[in-house]
Amino acid sequence: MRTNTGQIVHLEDYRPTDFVLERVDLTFELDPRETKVEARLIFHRREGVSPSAPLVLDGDELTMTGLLLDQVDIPAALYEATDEALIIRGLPETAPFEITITTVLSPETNTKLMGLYRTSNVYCTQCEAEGFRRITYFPDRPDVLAVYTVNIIADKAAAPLLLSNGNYLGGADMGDGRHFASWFDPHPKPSYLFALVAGDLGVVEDRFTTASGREVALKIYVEHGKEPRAAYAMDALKRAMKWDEEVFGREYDLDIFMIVAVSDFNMGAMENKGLNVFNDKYVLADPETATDTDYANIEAIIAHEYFHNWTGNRITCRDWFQLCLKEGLTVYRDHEFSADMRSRTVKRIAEVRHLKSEQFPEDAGPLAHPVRPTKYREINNFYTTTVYEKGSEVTRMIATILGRDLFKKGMDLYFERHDGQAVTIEDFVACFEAASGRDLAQFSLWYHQAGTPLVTASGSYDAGKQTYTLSLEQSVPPTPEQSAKAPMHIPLRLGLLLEDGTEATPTAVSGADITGDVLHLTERKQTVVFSGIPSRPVPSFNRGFSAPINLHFEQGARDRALIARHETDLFARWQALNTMALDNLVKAAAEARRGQPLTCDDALIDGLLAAAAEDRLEPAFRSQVLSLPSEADIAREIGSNNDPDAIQAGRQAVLAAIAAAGSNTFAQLVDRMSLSGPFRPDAESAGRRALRNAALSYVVYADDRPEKATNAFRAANNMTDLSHALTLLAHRFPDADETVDALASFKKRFADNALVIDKWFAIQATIPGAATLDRVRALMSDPLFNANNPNRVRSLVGTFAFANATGFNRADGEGYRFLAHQILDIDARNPQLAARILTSMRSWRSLEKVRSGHARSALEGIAGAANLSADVSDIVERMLK
Ligand code: 0A1
Ligand code: ZN
Repeated sequence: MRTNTGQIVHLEDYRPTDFVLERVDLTFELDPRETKVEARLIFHRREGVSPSAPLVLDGDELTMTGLLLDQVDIPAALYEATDEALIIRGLPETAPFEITITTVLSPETNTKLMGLYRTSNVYCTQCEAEGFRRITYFPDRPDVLAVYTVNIIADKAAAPLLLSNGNYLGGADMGDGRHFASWFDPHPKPSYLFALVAGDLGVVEDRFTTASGREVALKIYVEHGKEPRAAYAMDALKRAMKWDEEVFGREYDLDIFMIVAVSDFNMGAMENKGLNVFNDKYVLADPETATDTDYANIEAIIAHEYFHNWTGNRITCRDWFQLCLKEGLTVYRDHEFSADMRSRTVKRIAEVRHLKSEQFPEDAGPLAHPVRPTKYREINNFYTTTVYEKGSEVTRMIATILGRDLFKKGMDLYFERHDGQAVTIEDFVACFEAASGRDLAQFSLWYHQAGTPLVTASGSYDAGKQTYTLSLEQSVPPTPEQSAKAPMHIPLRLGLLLEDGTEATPTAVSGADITGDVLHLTERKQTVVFSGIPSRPVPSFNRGFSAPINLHFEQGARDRALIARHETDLFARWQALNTMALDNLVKAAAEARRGQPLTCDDALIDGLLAAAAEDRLEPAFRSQVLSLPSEADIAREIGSNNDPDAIQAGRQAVLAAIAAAGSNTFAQLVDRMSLSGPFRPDAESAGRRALRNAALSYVVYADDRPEKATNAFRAANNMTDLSHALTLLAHRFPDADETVDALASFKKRFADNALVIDKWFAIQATIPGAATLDRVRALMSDPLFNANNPNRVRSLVGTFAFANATGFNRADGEGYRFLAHQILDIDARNPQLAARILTSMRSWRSLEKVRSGHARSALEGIAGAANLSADVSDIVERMLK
């Protein structure tokens, strides 16, 4: 399975390695430009493998300075070292042997941030997916598990701290200004979980006692001076450790658990065994600099990486096609954790919003792929929302189908059966089949068929017979290289509400299996008859978003309002109002496109205002009701021939109608939801801030003058309120003096805080309208812009492309040309970052034809450029196919 050349790798080609790796001994002599790595690898030939088979190791941009077999030089005739592989022949037939490889690396000039690199004078590694091969030649694949000993030697003044996986063995001064430390990780692991960190960092320390009494030292390393900002992360870590014991029965398994926060990182964080490395954005928080969203993200990602210790590390993936085995499951676990820490309903709403705005478009466009793909060209491009979020939804559906107890039994069996192994999705599903006795063969199509299923429903009530008949039809749209799809097993939670708001309890149901409120849709077409229904019911479909599907059902505003008022499932209440809003926004976009007067239904306004003012509902829920579907959501719903300007004009008109009708309600909420006393990041306080800020948005929207937003900006005493007020000012009054002043004072106040300055860039990058492109260009020359820092590039270029529908999709195509230029520039330094930002164009085909023509030219420009990375060329080619 060769992988990094841009050649296609196929699942069906999987076979185990010819040689078994028994042990790994690594010695690093760290230097910014000349780090020496000695890797001693003990192998034996797997039984049955031909005695002439060579050992083939992966490599990437390596300089090798030594190669020994059992401490003796290997003659040149017996090996071949290329850019991507080291092939060694003439190895012992049966006896174990030791290969010693010496390589020389330059961490300082490693701008890809894969392998060993430097960030703010700290040495740091990132090895998932295929970064370890940039450190030494190695069987760099997840099914090769070995025990590692790591020795680190470095200048003591520059790097007083020397960390690696596992438990600390010891260390000493070397008498020449250098020192060393040794680490031993007793748990066999794949190379992608290796980590090394060395430098001068501050630390926050704590302890955790596991259920069985193991004492674990907890350490979070951050830049000196930032220690107080790691307190919340530490608290989240301890809660996550406890929760995993209580809910999944999983205990931690080393004497120490470390987290290191770095400022240059390609992704969110990485679950290296015992030594997680984090983008500092997901560690550092205090009220002055972090928003409530930042706090929630920190809690979720700290938990996610910690949970990987069992789902990912103790049980890992056989090959990278199985990525969802660890990611889908671990996202599901972190979702459940956050739901238990916060409001379950509000958490579910946020998850579904994210799924629909990110994963649904991916699944409907040229980058669609199954949760468990069968081929890839560049594995880095498969850390997608489909693998993560849809993968989590698939796990959630298993839990829904089996019920809590059988799901738990299946998870326990998985841990028991596969601890210490590298396994597949089939192994995972087999545990739930064994635990429940259910056949999950049809269900498994969720792993294999790409595309969001569409369920079309219609209902009819027979008053004479007191029956309600539901006709359901499912289809899965064609996706790249999958034109024909088989029907899926869709667990659809459903309620039938009666006129008075109570729920009907049918005396009999025919045409589908139903357990509790879960209707099992398994055929292409199914007719389900509910008997004993006393009056015409209002169906409430997909409670809790039990299946990640699109649902079409003609439902009038009155029926939706009934659901919004009476559903016992609160998620379904939100869903009813959100669907009503989306219908209105689609209609308004069409009116704007046709130049007609823009309208907004009273039923929507009444529904939103009633929910907003309903004090029995928690504030966070009400804020979610008030937050309308985004422009991207509306575009997705329309599906094709999109005009972002019309979508925006329609949305503004709906906002204005709600703002005008609800001015009293909103003004009151702004007052009543204000908080006194010290800032607290808990869910309830965050919910009040969210509702207050949602109301404030409407208040500002209804007013032509910037005073109210300016006052909010001046009065804010935490980052949630401050950044919200700045966003209102900048988006509503981009050129007002008040906005110019506020942007300047914000920048000055936070100039030395990179994470806050990222917000400053992002707020400006999302100002609606064509003029923002020039602003973005100007911001790229701001002294605070830094093209080498992924967070900064994402905050300006990424945010503009992903989150500014009217600015990026300018009718003249300048936005796309700008992005194409940026992608080529970024690609030369950091292909992974470039490829990811380029996916912002994944829905280009659904634009109207002038824009899609410009988008195509820009993409073709990228595709035709010289020296493209495998990462970018993989994405651009799939997008153009
Ligand atoms: N396994 C990590 C995600 C991750 C993947 C690749 C990386 O390379 C730059 C980094 C992190 C997670 O799920 O959190
Ligand atoms: Zn993960």
